[in-house]
Amino acid sequence: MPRFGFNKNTVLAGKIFNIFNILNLIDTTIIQMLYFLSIESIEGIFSNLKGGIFMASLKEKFASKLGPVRDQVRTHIKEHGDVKISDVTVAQAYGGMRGVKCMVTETSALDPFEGIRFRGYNIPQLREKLPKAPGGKEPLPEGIFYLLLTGELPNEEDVQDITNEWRARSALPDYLIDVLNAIPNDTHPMTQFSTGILTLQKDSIFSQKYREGISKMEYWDPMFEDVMNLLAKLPAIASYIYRKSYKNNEHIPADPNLDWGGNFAHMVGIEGEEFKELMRLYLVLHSDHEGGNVSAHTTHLVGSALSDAYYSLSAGMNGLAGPLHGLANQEVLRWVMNLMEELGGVPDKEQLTKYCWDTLNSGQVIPGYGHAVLRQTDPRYVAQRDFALKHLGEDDIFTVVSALYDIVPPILEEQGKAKNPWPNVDAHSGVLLLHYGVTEYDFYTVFFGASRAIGVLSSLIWDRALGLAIERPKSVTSEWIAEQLKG
Ligand code: CMX
Repeated sequence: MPRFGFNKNTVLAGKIFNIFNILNLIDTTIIQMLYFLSIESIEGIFSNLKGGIFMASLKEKFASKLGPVRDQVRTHIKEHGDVKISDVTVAQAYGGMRGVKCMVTETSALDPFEGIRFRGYNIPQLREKLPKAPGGKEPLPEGIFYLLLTGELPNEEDVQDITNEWRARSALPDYLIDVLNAIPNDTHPMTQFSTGILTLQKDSIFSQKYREGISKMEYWDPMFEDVMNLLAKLPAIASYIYRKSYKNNEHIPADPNLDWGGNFAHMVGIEGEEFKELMRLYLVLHSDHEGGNVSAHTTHLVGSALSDAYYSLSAGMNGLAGPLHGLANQEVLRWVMNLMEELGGVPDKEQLTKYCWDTLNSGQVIPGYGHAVLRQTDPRYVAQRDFALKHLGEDDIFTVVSALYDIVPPILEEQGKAKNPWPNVDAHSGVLLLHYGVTEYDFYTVFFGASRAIGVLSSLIWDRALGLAIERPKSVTSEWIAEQLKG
């Protein structure tokens, strides 16, 4: 029996859920059959079926979107496969493939100056248009998942359905708790998080169905089930790690009345509506950043070998744990706290300037500044700053973070190395988490990871739905490049 998560409700909910899953499977198969028979108004026919025993679901919605995109991709490859969309220079081959257009991600797109758009919507639009918790002002993460997966804005009911579904799938099995308990508490939380995700792999439905010989056309279906099961459990895994590592192994049961993000905040142990609102916003903002960043690309790459969602996400989380990527959020706070300790509180402009130069001159980066693609202040930074201005009031660390916003960009410009001197998402998240009492910086990247899972796992479902190939780019040796340069 599971012993953590929504235990009491889970057994009954699980049984009901399994019945609906079977119905959904029948449902989805019908939709696919209709599509392949070229019957146009699938949704219309489907809504008639729904009036009977069938219940509308996210899976059905996704299935109804599949056909046209599959057709488009087929046409792109078959009729325009030779059209060139990118060139690669020697500098790009050595320089982390910056700017090389060589992969497809449907869920979001990043403009260097405007920032991220999720299925065409920018961050202010998402904050306005996605459904909120009762009385809340920030968007619910369930909504961004719906949007990334289907390309459509959800209504309140769509979001509530996802909350309910994730709640029903959220219990952690005993064997996972045993593995987490066996990991030393001083192991970095990201190592624990990645291990927890990987441990669940034994229950992968995709792996099981693959072994049974499922058709390629249906890969997305068990992948969808794995993704839903995994996303449902992430807040409980993360909170378990937090309470085990920092709060004497005293755990907080899930609150069945709360949404995914609100319940995450509750299980971590920070009460109050403001922190729940922060969590919801945070989990939306960090969810997706197109396909080339390390966590997204790693998840996609590993998945391209038909590794299941557990293998793929665990690998993606290992990439997120690097200090140049997601770990930068803990590095920012550590750096800011060190400077405040060294300089005795809130420093003046001159002291801050000197501290920044000292950091650079000692060969380190200024964490939270710069970006591989962005060439402006990250709109995710702006959204978090907006939240801070609304809610934080007098806060010394926020004062320092704000002062750095004025001081760091001209310094990086003067140094002349960084292509983008502006702050990224990680420059602001720590001060917010710390303000509400999450004082353990090492945990910050786990919040990022739970959020990033929403985006990269939505993409993984699309990867399997579109039959994207195993990745195998060509590498060359420096000797080969030297030969080419000889002409
Ligand atoms: N401080 C000091 N130097 C910086 C810098 C910063 N914040 N940002 C970039 N540079 C340096 C690079 O280290 C590089 O130096 P070398 O030529 O000596 O190698 C040079 O400027 C050029 O780098 P770039 O092309 O502008 O940036 P990259 O695409 O190579 O790297 C990033 C992007 C984010 C890794 C880099 O800006 C950085 O290290 N920033 C600090 C760490 C950070 O905040 N990471 C989080 C990014 C967001 C996320 O993924 O979560």
